[in-house]
Amino acid sequence: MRDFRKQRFIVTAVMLLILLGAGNPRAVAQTLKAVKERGALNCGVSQGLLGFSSMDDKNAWSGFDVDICRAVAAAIFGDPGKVTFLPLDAAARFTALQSDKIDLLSRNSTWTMSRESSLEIMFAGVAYYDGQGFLVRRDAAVDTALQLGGKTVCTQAGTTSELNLADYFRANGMELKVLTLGTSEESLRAYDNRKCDVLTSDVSQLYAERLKLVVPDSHIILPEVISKEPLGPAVRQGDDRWFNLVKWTLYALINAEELGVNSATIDEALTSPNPNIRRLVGAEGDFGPQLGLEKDWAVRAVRAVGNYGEIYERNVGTQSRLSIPRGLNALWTQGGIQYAPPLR
Ligand SMILES: N[C@@H](CCC(=O)N[C@@H](CS)C(=O)NCC(=O)O)C(=O)O
Repeated sequence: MRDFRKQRFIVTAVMLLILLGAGNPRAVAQTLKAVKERGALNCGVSQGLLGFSSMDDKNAWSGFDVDICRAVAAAIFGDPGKVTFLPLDAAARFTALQSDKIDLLSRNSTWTMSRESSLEIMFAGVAYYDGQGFLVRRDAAVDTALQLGGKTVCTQAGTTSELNLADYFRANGMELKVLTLGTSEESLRAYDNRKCDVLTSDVSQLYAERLKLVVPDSHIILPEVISKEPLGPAVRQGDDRWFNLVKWTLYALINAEELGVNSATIDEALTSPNPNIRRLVGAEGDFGPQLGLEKDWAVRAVRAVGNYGEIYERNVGTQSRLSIPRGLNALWTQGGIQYAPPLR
């Protein structure tokens, strides 16, 4: 009898464990396997943000966030073209990740605590250190954000910008009139049509949006940066291997810049005697296979999109129309705070 009860207890416990496992597909999620079987990475990007993710008239995507998707695809497939881009507005981006519509979100999204603690997502690193700012008409004769009391400010729903804006005005005892729009296009149109006096968003986005105005030079970005906006790629919680793959692809790009390895020197790098470069290119160690990839995973990524500095300069830096100074996004060895843990 006692044996029977023991047996029944074990059977019930095993059944419970199976049920719990089945009820929580995240626990057994294997994103890399699904991506490989599909033959392409599903990457969520913004709907049209110059420098970060935008589509040209030949339907080709380009931008900083787009290149992060391509780097991950190249690391997996050896082919940066194996990406399906899904343009998402601010409100839809996290549900797209939660509902498996995308494998990776690379869409000017700020890493915050509440997004990780309540949305079942996690950020794999900081690809771009940003902060929130204000765009105003030059002829408004405003030169500091402290003069914005009583003005109407356009902002976008579902973004960190909304709360930062309210906080800043409250902290400085200024009256705030907000106009909240659904997409960045609507926000810009409202600003352009003078429905609001001010446009607020991450500074990098203000640079991008200003270029879409008829006379960009008639608009200025005020000097105040009112928040921290660490932007980075995000994945679903529950698949640590996939999280690692995305995180280390980003870090490989940053480490490549630090080691002087770029898309032009990548072939030389293959025979470098420098131990750090040898590990990066897969001549030493098993870093790729440990991620479920080939030994030359990082070589594939750098060959496809360049190192972090090349991605930055081409899309948003000196070689782009945006011309945003590297600032905080310079490497830690160059006066910035971009710092990747060692690949070893
Ligand atoms: N980094 C902020 C703001 C992100 C955001 O979506 N900003 C808008 C304001 S311009 C945007 O990029 N929209 C682009 C789009 O809708 O495609 C966040 O994560 O909430």
